[in-house]
Amino acid sequence: MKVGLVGLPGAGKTSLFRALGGEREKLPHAPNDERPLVSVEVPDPRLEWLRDLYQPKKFTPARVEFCDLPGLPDKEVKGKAELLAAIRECDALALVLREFEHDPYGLGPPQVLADLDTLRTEFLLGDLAVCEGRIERLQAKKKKPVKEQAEDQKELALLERLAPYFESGEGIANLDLKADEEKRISGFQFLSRKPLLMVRNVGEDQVAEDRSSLSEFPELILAATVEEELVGLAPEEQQEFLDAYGIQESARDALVRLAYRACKVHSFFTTGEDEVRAWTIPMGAHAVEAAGKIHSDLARGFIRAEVSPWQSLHDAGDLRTFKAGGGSRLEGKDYVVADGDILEIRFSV
Ligand SMILES: Nc1nc2c(ncn2[C@@H]2O[C@H](COP(=O)(O)OP(=O)(O)OP(=O)(O)O)[C@@H](O)[C@H]2O)c(=O)[nH]1
Ligand SMILES: [Mg+2]
Repeated sequence: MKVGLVGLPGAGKTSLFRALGGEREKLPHAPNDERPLVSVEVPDPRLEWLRDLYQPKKFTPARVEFCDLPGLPDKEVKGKAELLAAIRECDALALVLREFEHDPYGLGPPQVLADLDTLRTEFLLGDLAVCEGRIERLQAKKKKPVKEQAEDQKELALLERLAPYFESGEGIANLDLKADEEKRISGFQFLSRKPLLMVRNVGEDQVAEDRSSLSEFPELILAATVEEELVGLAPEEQQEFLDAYGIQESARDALVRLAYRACKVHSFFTTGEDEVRAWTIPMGAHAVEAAGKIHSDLARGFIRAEVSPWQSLHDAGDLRTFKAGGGSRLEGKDYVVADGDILEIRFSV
């Protein structure tokens, strides 16, 4: 799962990126596969408990990647198309909004709602351009086999239905699409359909202040520069530092949790003496999809999933007591995996 740090120039994206542990400095218009990335562990005390239980050779928490992107300009400049393309490659967007007064870029006083509006307008304009470009190309293509024409017509009708949402400023985030329609548009990676989370970058002295929320999206209030200092400290100094600023949880942990929420995903676990591991899947995903995460063979040859809810194992305290109390249960392909399920897939290929 990849989350893009997106915002207007000077909003604090790179500071936040460094606070997440990111290091690599890259040219602003580097190719997409060379953009700075940092992979952050998903903190999960349940997984740590399983590690202590199994003492495995390998311990593998789930991870979320964050990508530092250059500031999105609100006018046409060189490299903007590439930047929008890079944003499209992300699974979710963390909109970094400048709310601190300190003004090294000469941007004037913070105007967070206007900035949010600017970003969302840029997304809509980008989506509209993609949508209209494709509509034009589909209309121009005439001489094709009948079967392909029928598919093109369906795509055209769908895009023509979407275009007004981009034009009106509403976007397509809340639009109900059927599964086949969703599939048809997935390749376009429309920005106004991406899960969003808000990162409100406030001044060092403002992190503990209450603020009313800006939008319907999950929000995090932090001071990127404070968080940057935090990662530089020894682990034993970190808690004291957080307390001094009145910060409940480091941005690193809080952002990962928020990204999970925005993307509507959760974790299941696999356990054993070799490895204790967490895996990320969409909420509502079935056992066979979870199996496919582990290995495609497990999905192909899926027979049953042995399911042990983490809570039940934890309540039992150890494996023997858990087994004595009934242990795991067997579920089929269509079982909807719950957060914290420990799975063992029975399969045959
Ligand atoms: N006081 C204060 N300054 C900050 C904070 N976050 C960032 N800054 C300052 O704002 C300036 C820009 O920060 P960056 O992190 O480089 O911003 P950016 O969003 O990566 O900027 P671009 O990549 O140019 O779009 C730097 O001088 C930072 O030190 C903050 O939380 N508080
Ligand atoms: Mg930057």
